[in-house]
Amino acid sequence: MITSKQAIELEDKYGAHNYHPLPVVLSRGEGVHVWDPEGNKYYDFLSAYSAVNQGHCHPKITKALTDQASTLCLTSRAFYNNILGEYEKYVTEYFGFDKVLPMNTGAEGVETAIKICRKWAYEKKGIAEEEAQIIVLENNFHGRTTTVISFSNDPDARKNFGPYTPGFIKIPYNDLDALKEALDQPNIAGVLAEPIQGEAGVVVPDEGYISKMGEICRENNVLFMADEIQTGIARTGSLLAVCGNCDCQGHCEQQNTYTKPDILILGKALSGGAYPVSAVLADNHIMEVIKPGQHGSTYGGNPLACKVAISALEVVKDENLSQNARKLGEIFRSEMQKLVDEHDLFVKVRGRGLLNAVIINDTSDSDTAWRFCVALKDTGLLAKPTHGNIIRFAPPLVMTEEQLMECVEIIKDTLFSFEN
Ligand code: IF1
Repeated sequence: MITSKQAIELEDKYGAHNYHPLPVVLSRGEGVHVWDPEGNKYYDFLSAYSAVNQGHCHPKITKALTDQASTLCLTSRAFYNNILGEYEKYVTEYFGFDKVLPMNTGAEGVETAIKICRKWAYEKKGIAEEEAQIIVLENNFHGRTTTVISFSNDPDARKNFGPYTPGFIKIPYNDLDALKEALDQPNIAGVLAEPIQGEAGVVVPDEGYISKMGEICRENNVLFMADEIQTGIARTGSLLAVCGNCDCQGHCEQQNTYTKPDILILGKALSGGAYPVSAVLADNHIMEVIKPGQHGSTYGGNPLACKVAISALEVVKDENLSQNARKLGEIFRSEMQKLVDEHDLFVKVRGRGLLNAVIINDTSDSDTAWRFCVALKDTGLLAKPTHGNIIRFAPPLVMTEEQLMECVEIIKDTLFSFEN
């Protein structure tokens, strides 16, 4: 096996420099742990941006992948296959929708939702063609395709990738008055929202914001599109952050305010990190606007993806990952709050379930959060700053309370020995 140093040198020489990774090389993963080529062991507190909710190389998911990989991987949709229909039934019943359109990456899922929303607006709502407007939220992150970055306000994601796709109206997040005002404009087709803004720094809106957004959309005959690519699949302590078909047996504080999205977008942990799988779910009166030949993808809904996704979703239920995320999240935030109270480097902790972030006491253009994450790495825990001075902490949802407390100790030790 090549060394960490060799791996980094190869990436630097032969790979596009489109990332600035933390200086660590991973060569093995199992559950909540990852190892580097030199055998150093780490707790993973990023979970590949919440794609590995079920833990690295989950045996059930790996078995589904390997069994299907030696049977039938890809047919394209030019022909039927014996797995897709079984998956479509499973995933639509799992989340409570009539239909699913299977895709591969999250950004493709978002693009698919935008296309369905626009087509619905022209063919069902009667908006004049090419006039549809979709409301998006400031500081959103929905992927990196040209249309999606067209409505980003992150200069790194957007600058010099124009000309940009028109048809989007940006409003402040967590502001229902701004939403109502924007809905007074003509030709509004839909609203696209993250129930919690991940990349913006785990921004949790006021209680009821998302459910009221759904109600207001319904009152105004516009489609409420929930991007649960990062917040979904039990990450925030319920099956969906909009808390649909929550499997937390009613313990969820959101349970009584669930608003079903018109279009639900899933990705990442839909496959448990074993394979790119995304999905767009909607009921018949919306999904029926898509006719044969109007949208698709070579790999979308392939048998391998379907088998992996079924197993990944089974793990979420079998191992009660929503409840575990809820329980451990409450413990994590209360432990981090103690550190906020005891040390001025930690300013605030926020999040829901096991999607949390700590705000570092420095400016967003400082490297303090980065240096703290390097110090965490040296102590055996991997996390990475999101915007500047915010560190996201998102371990796999299979973590035990004992492991979590060990990680709290690592963060505490690193904090009190950190030379700022
Ligand atoms: C990167 C973070 C970024 C997402 C939401 C759609 C997508 C994502 C809510 C697109 C993807 C990933 C992409 C990755 C880093 C990570 C990320 F928020 F998770 F931290 F960038 F903001 N909607 N998020 O979070 O899904 O096409 O990637 O499958 O691009 O750097 P994708």
